[in-house]
Amino acid sequence: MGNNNTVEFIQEKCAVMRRDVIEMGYIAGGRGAHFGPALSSIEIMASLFFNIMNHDPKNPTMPDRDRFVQSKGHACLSYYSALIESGYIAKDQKSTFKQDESILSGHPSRNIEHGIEISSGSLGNGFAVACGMAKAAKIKKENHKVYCLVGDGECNEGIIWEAAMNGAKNKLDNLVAIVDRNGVQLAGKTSDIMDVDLVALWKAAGWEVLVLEDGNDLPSILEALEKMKNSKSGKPHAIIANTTKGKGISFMEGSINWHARVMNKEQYEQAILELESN
Ligand SMILES: Cc1ncc(C[n+]2csc(CCOP(=O)(O)OP(=O)(O)O)c2C)c(N)n1
Repeated sequence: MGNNNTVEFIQEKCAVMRRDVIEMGYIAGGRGAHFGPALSSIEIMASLFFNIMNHDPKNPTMPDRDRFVQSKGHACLSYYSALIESGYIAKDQKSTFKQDESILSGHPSRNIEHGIEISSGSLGNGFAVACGMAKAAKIKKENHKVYCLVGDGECNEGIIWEAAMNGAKNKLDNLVAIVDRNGVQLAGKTSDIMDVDLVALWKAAGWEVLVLEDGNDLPSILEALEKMKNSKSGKPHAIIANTTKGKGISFMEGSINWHARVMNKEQYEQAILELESN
Protein backbone atom coordinates (compact mmCIF):
# COMPACT_ATOMS: atom_id res chain seq x y z
CA MET A 1 0.00 0.00 0.00
CA GLY A 2 1.04 3.58 -0.82
CA ASN A 3 4.25 4.35 0.99
CA ASN A 4 4.17 7.78 -0.60
CA ASN A 5 1.33 9.20 1.46
CA THR A 6 2.03 12.73 2.63
CA VAL A 7 2.07 13.77 6.28
CA GLU A 8 -1.06 15.85 5.57
CA PHE A 9 -2.88 12.80 4.18
CA ILE A 10 -1.93 10.67 7.20
CA GLN A 11 -2.85 13.47 9.59
CA GLU A 12 -6.33 13.51 8.05
CA LYS A 13 -6.52 9.74 8.49
CA CYS A 14 -5.63 10.22 12.19
CA ALA A 15 -8.59 12.58 12.59
CA VAL A 16 -10.93 10.06 10.94
CA MET A 17 -9.51 7.24 13.05
CA ARG A 18 -10.07 9.18 16.30
CA ARG A 19 -13.69 9.64 15.30
CA ASP A 20 -13.97 5.92 14.47
CA VAL A 21 -12.68 5.07 17.94
CA ILE A 22 -15.26 7.27 19.64
CA GLU A 23 -18.12 6.06 17.45
CA MET A 24 -17.30 2.35 17.80
CA GLY A 25 -16.64 2.68 21.53
CA TYR A 26 -19.99 4.40 22.00
CA ILE A 27 -21.73 1.67 19.97
CA ALA A 28 -20.37 -0.90 22.46
CA GLY A 29 -22.85 0.61 24.93
CA GLY A 30 -22.92 -1.10 28.32
CA ARG A 31 -20.08 -3.41 27.30
CA GLY A 32 -17.73 -0.44 27.43
CA ALA A 33 -14.54 0.09 25.45
CA HIS A 34 -10.84 0.86 25.90
CA PHE A 35 -10.83 4.47 24.72
CA GLY A 36 -7.60 5.76 26.31
CA PRO A 37 -5.28 2.99 25.05
CA ALA A 38 -6.63 3.32 21.49
CA LEU A 39 -6.34 7.10 21.34
CA SER A 40 -2.71 7.18 22.51
CA SER A 41 -1.70 4.89 19.64
CA ILE A 42 -3.48 6.54 16.68
CA GLU A 43 -0.42 8.24 15.16
CA ILE A 44 1.66 5.06 15.54
CA MET A 45 -1.01 2.93 13.85
CA ALA A 46 -1.62 5.46 11.05
CA SER A 47 2.12 5.75 10.36
CA LEU A 48 2.44 1.99 10.03
CA PHE A 49 -0.65 1.40 7.89
CA PHE A 50 -0.48 4.49 5.67
CA ASN A 51 3.24 4.86 5.19
CA ILE A 52 5.76 2.49 6.72
CA MET A 53 4.45 -1.04 6.10
CA ASN A 54 4.59 -2.88 2.83
CA HIS A 55 1.09 -4.36 2.59
CA ASP A 56 -1.90 -4.55 0.31
CA PRO A 57 -5.44 -4.60 1.75
CA LYS A 58 -6.63 -6.10 -1.56
CA ASN A 59 -4.16 -8.96 -1.15
CA PRO A 60 -4.03 -9.63 2.61
CA THR A 61 -2.15 -12.93 2.31
CA MET A 62 0.60 -11.48 0.11
CA PRO A 63 3.63 -13.57 1.20
CA ASP A 64 6.10 -10.68 1.44
CA ARG A 65 3.73 -8.40 3.38
CA ASP A 66 5.07 -6.79 6.52
CA ARG A 67 3.38 -8.22 9.60
CA PHE A 68 1.76 -6.21 12.38
CA VAL A 69 0.94 -7.49 15.85
CA GLN A 70 -1.00 -5.38 18.33
CA SER A 71 0.30 -6.97 21.51
CA LYS A 72 -1.63 -4.48 23.67
CA GLY A 73 -4.74 -6.01 22.13
CA HIS A 74 -7.17 -4.20 24.42
CA ALA A 75 -6.43 -1.11 22.28
CA CYS A 76 -8.10 -2.87 19.34
CA LEU A 77 -10.15 0.20 18.40
CA SER A 78 -7.04 1.89 16.97
CA TYR A 79 -6.25 -1.33 15.07
CA TYR A 80 -9.79 -1.70 13.73
CA SER A 81 -9.89 1.94 12.65
CA ALA A 82 -6.59 1.47 10.74
CA LEU A 83 -7.97 -1.68 9.10
CA ILE A 84 -11.26 0.03 8.23
CA GLU A 85 -9.67 3.20 6.85
CA SER A 86 -7.07 1.28 4.82
CA GLY A 87 -9.67 -1.06 3.31
CA TYR A 88 -9.30 -4.44 5.07
CA ILE A 89 -12.69 -4.13 6.75
CA ALA A 90 -15.86 -2.58 5.29
CA LYS A 91 -16.95 0.69 6.91
CA ASP A 92 -20.41 -0.69 7.68
CA GLN A 93 -18.80 -3.16 10.10
CA LYS A 94 -18.13 -0.29 12.51
CA SER A 95 -21.65 -0.58 13.89
CA THR A 96 -20.98 -4.21 14.91
CA PHE A 97 -18.16 -3.52 17.39
CA LYS A 98 -18.48 -5.91 20.35
CA GLN A 99 -21.84 -7.20 19.08
CA ASP A 100 -22.49 -10.93 18.81
CA GLU A 101 -20.96 -12.62 15.71
CA SER A 102 -18.97 -9.48 14.83
CA ILE A 103 -15.43 -9.77 13.47
CA LEU A 104 -14.71 -6.70 15.63
CA SER A 105 -14.52 -8.35 19.03
CA GLY A 106 -13.31 -6.72 22.24
CA HIS A 107 -9.79 -7.99 21.57
CA PRO A 108 -8.33 -8.81 18.14
CA SER A 109 -9.20 -12.28 16.91
CA ARG A 110 -7.00 -13.85 14.19
CA ASN A 111 -8.49 -13.10 10.79
CA ILE A 112 -5.84 -12.72 8.10
CA GLU A 113 -8.38 -11.99 5.38
CA HIS A 114 -9.20 -8.82 7.33
CA GLY A 115 -5.62 -7.97 8.29
CA ILE A 116 -5.40 -9.52 11.76
CA GLU A 117 -2.35 -11.80 11.88
CA ILE A 118 -2.83 -13.15 15.40
CA SER A 119 -5.23 -13.02 18.33
CA SER A 120 -4.00 -10.85 21.18
CA GLY A 121 -5.10 -9.44 24.50
CA SER A 122 -3.28 -11.56 27.03
CA LEU A 123 -0.54 -9.03 27.66
CA GLY A 124 2.95 -10.09 26.61
CA ASN A 125 1.86 -12.95 24.37
CA GLY A 126 1.53 -10.90 21.20
CA PHE A 127 5.08 -9.62 21.52
CA ALA A 128 6.45 -13.14 22.02
CA VAL A 129 4.57 -14.30 18.91
CA ALA A 130 5.93 -11.31 16.98
CA CYS A 131 9.46 -12.40 17.94
CA GLY A 132 8.60 -15.89 16.67
CA MET A 133 7.25 -14.47 13.40
CA ALA A 134 10.47 -12.48 12.90
CA LYS A 135 12.56 -15.56 13.59
CA ALA A 136 10.45 -17.62 11.18
CA ALA A 137 11.08 -15.00 8.48
CA LYS A 138 14.82 -15.29 9.11
CA ILE A 139 14.74 -19.08 8.88
CA LYS A 140 12.73 -18.96 5.65
CA LYS A 141 14.97 -16.18 4.28
CA GLU A 142 11.98 -13.88 3.81
CA ASN A 143 12.63 -10.17 3.73
CA HIS A 144 9.50 -8.73 5.31
CA LYS A 145 9.51 -6.88 8.64
CA VAL A 146 7.47 -7.47 11.78
CA TYR A 147 6.07 -4.48 13.70
CA CYS A 148 4.65 -4.88 17.17
CA LEU A 149 2.80 -2.41 19.40
CA VAL A 150 3.48 -2.95 23.11
CA GLY A 151 2.12 -1.09 26.16
CA ASP A 152 4.39 0.38 28.84
CA GLY A 153 2.40 -1.40 31.56
CA GLU A 154 2.60 -4.52 29.42
CA CYS A 155 6.39 -4.34 29.85
CA ASN A 156 5.79 -5.53 33.44
CA GLU A 157 5.07 -8.99 32.02
CA GLY A 158 7.94 -11.47 32.37
CA ILE A 159 7.29 -12.95 28.93
CA ILE A 160 8.26 -9.63 27.34
CA TRP A 161 11.82 -9.91 28.65
CA GLU A 162 12.24 -13.59 27.88
CA ALA A 163 11.16 -12.92 24.29
CA ALA A 164 13.19 -9.68 24.04
CA MET A 165 16.42 -11.38 25.14
CA ASN A 166 15.74 -14.23 22.74
CA GLY A 167 15.09 -11.74 19.93
CA ALA A 168 18.47 -10.09 20.53
CA LYS A 169 20.21 -13.46 20.70
CA ASN A 170 18.69 -14.34 17.33
CA LYS A 171 19.65 -10.92 15.88
CA LEU A 172 16.09 -10.20 14.78
CA ASP A 173 16.87 -6.93 12.99
CA ASN A 174 13.64 -7.47 11.01
CA LEU A 175 11.61 -6.72 14.15
CA VAL A 176 10.47 -3.29 15.38
CA ALA A 177 8.69 -2.96 18.72
CA ILE A 178 6.95 0.31 19.43
CA VAL A 179 6.30 0.87 23.13
CA ASP A 180 3.30 3.16 23.61
CA ARG A 181 4.56 4.84 26.77
CA ASN A 182 1.41 6.71 27.78
CA GLY A 183 2.32 6.48 31.46
CA VAL A 184 -1.04 5.14 32.65
CA GLN A 185 -2.09 1.52 32.88
CA LEU A 186 -5.27 -0.20 34.08
CA ALA A 187 -5.31 0.84 37.72
CA GLY A 188 -2.85 3.68 38.03
CA LYS A 189 0.22 5.46 36.76
CA THR A 190 2.82 3.10 35.33
CA SER A 191 5.49 4.79 37.48
CA ASP A 192 3.49 4.10 40.66
CA ILE A 193 2.87 0.45 39.83
CA MET A 194 6.35 -0.54 38.62
CA ASP A 195 8.85 2.29 38.38
CA VAL A 196 11.35 0.97 35.84
CA ASP A 197 13.76 2.54 33.38
CA LEU A 198 12.35 1.13 30.15
CA VAL A 199 15.13 2.55 27.98
CA ALA A 200 17.80 0.88 30.12
CA LEU A 201 15.86 -2.40 30.17
CA TRP A 202 15.42 -2.62 26.39
CA LYS A 203 19.09 -1.73 25.89
CA ALA A 204 20.16 -4.32 28.47
CA ALA A 205 18.10 -6.92 26.63
CA GLY A 206 20.27 -6.20 23.57
CA TRP A 207 17.96 -4.00 21.49
CA GLU A 208 18.66 -0.84 19.54
CA VAL A 209 16.57 1.82 21.28
CA LEU A 210 15.21 5.13 20.09
CA VAL A 211 13.24 7.43 22.39
CA LEU A 212 10.51 9.65 20.98
CA GLU A 213 9.70 12.75 23.00
CA ASP A 214 6.23 12.98 21.48
CA GLY A 215 4.81 9.79 20.02
CA ASN A 216 1.64 11.63 19.03
CA ASP A 217 3.62 13.92 16.74
CA LEU A 218 3.17 12.36 13.33
CA PRO A 219 6.38 13.59 11.61
CA SER A 220 8.44 12.37 14.60
CA ILE A 221 6.95 8.88 14.64
CA LEU A 222 7.30 8.57 10.87
CA GLU A 223 10.94 9.59 11.09
CA ALA A 224 11.63 7.15 13.95
CA LEU A 225 9.96 4.24 12.16
CA GLU A 226 11.80 5.02 8.92
CA LYS A 227 15.10 5.13 10.80
CA MET A 228 14.51 1.78 12.50
CA LYS A 229 13.26 0.23 9.27
CA ASN A 230 16.55 1.08 7.55
CA SER A 231 18.89 0.60 10.51
CA LYS A 232 21.94 -1.57 9.92
CA SER A 233 22.63 -2.18 13.63
CA GLY A 234 21.94 -5.91 13.29
CA LYS A 235 19.81 -5.75 16.45
CA PRO A 236 16.04 -5.81 16.95
CA HIS A 237 14.67 -2.29 17.33
CA ALA A 238 12.58 -0.64 20.03
CA ILE A 239 10.98 2.78 19.78
CA ILE A 240 9.95 4.10 23.18
CA ALA A 241 7.22 6.55 22.20
CA ASN A 242 6.04 8.97 24.88
CA THR A 243 2.36 9.43 24.19
CA THR A 244 -0.74 10.75 25.95
CA LYS A 245 -3.40 8.29 27.03
CA GLY A 246 -6.77 9.39 25.63
CA LYS A 247 -5.03 11.82 23.24
CA GLY A 248 -7.40 14.25 21.55
CA ILE A 249 -10.29 14.23 24.01
CA SER A 250 -9.77 16.70 26.88
CA PHE A 251 -11.60 14.73 29.56
CA MET A 252 -9.79 11.49 28.66
CA GLU A 253 -6.22 12.78 28.37
CA GLY A 254 -3.96 11.27 31.05
CA SER A 255 -6.98 9.89 32.90
CA ILE A 256 -7.10 6.51 34.62
CA ASN A 257 -10.90 6.71 34.40
CA TRP A 258 -10.83 6.34 30.63
CA HIS A 259 -8.63 3.25 30.38
CA ALA A 260 -11.87 1.34 29.77
CA ARG A 261 -15.33 2.68 30.33
CA VAL A 262 -18.94 2.87 29.26
CA MET A 263 -19.53 6.16 27.44
CA ASN A 264 -22.83 8.00 27.92
CA LYS A 265 -24.60 10.17 25.34
CA GLU A 266 -23.41 13.43 26.85
CA GLN A 267 -19.78 12.30 26.84
CA TYR A 268 -20.15 11.04 23.27
CA GLU A 269 -21.52 14.37 22.08
CA GLN A 270 -18.79 16.28 23.90
CA ALA A 271 -16.07 14.06 22.38
CA ILE A 272 -17.44 14.48 18.85
CA LEU A 273 -17.72 18.24 19.37
CA GLU A 274 -14.06 18.40 20.41
CA LEU A 275 -12.95 16.34 17.41
CA GLU A 276 -14.96 18.51 15.05
CA SER A 277 -13.54 21.73 16.44
CA ASN A 278 -9.92 20.58 16.01
C1 LIG B 1 -1.75 -11.16 31.10
C2 LIG B 1 -2.74 -10.05 31.33
N1 LIG B 1 -2.88 -9.54 32.58
C3 LIG B 1 -3.76 -8.54 32.80
C4 LIG B 1 -4.53 -8.06 31.79
C5 LIG B 1 -5.56 -6.97 32.06
N2 LIG B 1 -5.17 -5.70 31.49
C6 LIG B 1 -5.75 -5.23 30.37
S1 LIG B 1 -5.15 -3.75 29.88
C7 LIG B 1 -4.10 -3.70 31.19
C8 LIG B 1 -3.18 -2.52 31.37
C9 LIG B 1 -2.24 -2.34 30.23
O1 LIG B 1 -1.50 -1.18 30.37
P1 LIG B 1 -0.53 -0.69 29.27
O2 LIG B 1 0.29 -1.82 28.76
O3 LIG B 1 0.24 0.45 29.85
O4 LIG B 1 -1.44 -0.25 28.07
P2 LIG B 1 -2.35 1.06 27.89
O5 LIG B 1 -3.72 0.66 28.27
O6 LIG B 1 -1.82 2.14 28.78
O7 LIG B 1 -2.21 1.41 26.49
C10 LIG B 1 -4.23 -4.83 32.00
C11 LIG B 1 -3.45 -5.08 33.22
C12 LIG B 1 -4.37 -8.63 30.51
N3 LIG B 1 -5.07 -8.20 29.44
N4 LIG B 1 -3.46 -9.61 30.30
